[in-house]
Amino acid sequence: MSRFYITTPIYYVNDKPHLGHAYTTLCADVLARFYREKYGKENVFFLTGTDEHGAKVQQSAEAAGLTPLEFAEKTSQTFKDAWSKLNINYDYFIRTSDSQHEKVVQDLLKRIYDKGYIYAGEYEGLYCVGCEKFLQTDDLVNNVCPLHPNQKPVAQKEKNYFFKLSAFGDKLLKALDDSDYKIVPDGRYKEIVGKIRHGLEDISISRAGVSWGVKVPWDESQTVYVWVDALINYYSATQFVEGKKDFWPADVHLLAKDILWFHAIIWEALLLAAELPLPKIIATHGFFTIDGQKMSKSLGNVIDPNDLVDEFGVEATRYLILSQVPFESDGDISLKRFRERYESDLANGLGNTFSRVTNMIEKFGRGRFKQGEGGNQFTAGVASAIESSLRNFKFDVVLLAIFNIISSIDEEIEKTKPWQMAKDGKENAIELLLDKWGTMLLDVSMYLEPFMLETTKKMEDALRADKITKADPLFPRLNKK
Ligand code: ME8
Repeated sequence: MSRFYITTPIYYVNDKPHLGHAYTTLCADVLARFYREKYGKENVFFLTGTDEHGAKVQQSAEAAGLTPLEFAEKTSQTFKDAWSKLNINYDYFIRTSDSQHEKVVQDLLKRIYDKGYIYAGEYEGLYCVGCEKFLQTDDLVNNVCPLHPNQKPVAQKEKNYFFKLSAFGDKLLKALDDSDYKIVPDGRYKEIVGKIRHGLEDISISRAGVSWGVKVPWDESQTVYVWVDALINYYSATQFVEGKKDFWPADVHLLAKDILWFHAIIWEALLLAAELPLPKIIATHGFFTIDGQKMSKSLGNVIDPNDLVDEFGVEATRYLILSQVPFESDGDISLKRFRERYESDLANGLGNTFSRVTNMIEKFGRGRFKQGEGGNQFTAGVASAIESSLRNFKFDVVLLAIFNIISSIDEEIEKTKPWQMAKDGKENAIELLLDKWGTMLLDVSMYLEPFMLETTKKMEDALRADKITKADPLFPRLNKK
């Protein structure tokens, strides 16, 4: 039986969601919808959630005058609300403060400890609270973390437990060689292989000075390092969410390149140490940037996805977010560009073409067309390309291929001028064209379904109606909204 288990990172609750988080979660939603259609709803598991422990959340809670749990609950809800507003249909929302998760973290860590891969030591070095990460000297740019240039790294010296990451270099290289797990795109794979070859050092996996987190099971004076706690969510959900035990290992962990190191090296090494199977694909996308700078909570240059939904509606927002930037690259985004793309691709492109075709079917086709006889006979060449691009996380390419179908209809309308043909009495020729365009638009609605659920439903209903009439605009012009 085919199954599909996809995860997003669990997001920090130190602030509300922005477009970067929305992008990863939407990518997962599209894939989950696509695989539900293929494998059946019960065979797909889409997990997202929030990362609630650690120094960063503890500090934000203090600043807000709340307990960490109160604070986490509040912000976690803003993620759930945003995902619901974006019509994102996850199967489970995990929170690391959930006691069921905490228990799995402790069990797994104890297992690794019992196998001799964890030892007590002393850590001395710099820590970036923004990344929740110990920094190596070569991580620093001008003495600060490049991802958090406005936060000074903190000097730390404390007793910690260490994980023998250094013992896993060869095993990780072999696992990659044997395709036990894959890192995509290829550039990221090469980067990780380079890092492993360069040599891995043991890492601290507990903190003495952070109280907000999971206690180390054999030494309650220590708290599990927030990243170890967080990574285990992917496995823990399968252990306590009903009916999901068989879903481990995950098929895809989706994330951006900022946290690839944790997902492609530390997580795999922990799993190898615990003798658990490895996730199959680590799929890494680039950053949304604003004026060339990574969009990030700590830099304060964020776009709130809720604002986009208010301006463009949910369907258009999903399209705009997913079509702007190739998955693997960084991409600068701006509201101005979103507005332009809304007008050109949605109001004019899809919306206008759909109105024109339904209008002509009403006028010249006596309200009917043959309704997709032969299935995707006009778009067959694109169908397999769309599927393969989707499996390879090329969301922008998929959308482009679908929107090319729409432009080709539009071009053909301009070329053939059915209104002129009607005057010339060429009814049969017009009907052939209308059948073709109607069928192509039904295909478009099928291909677009994981991206735009409501629009495609409207398109299907309109095209499958007993008597087709000119459709209302799918995407009203912005100044008329
Ligand atoms: O790192 N462009 O949480 P986080 C694209 N809690 N995607 C972006 C982005 C941007 N500018 N900014 C954020 C954490 N993202 C940890 C994860 S998982 C076990 C623990 C997205 O709130 C992208 O998916 O900082 C990135 O990897 C993630 O949000 C980081 O979210």
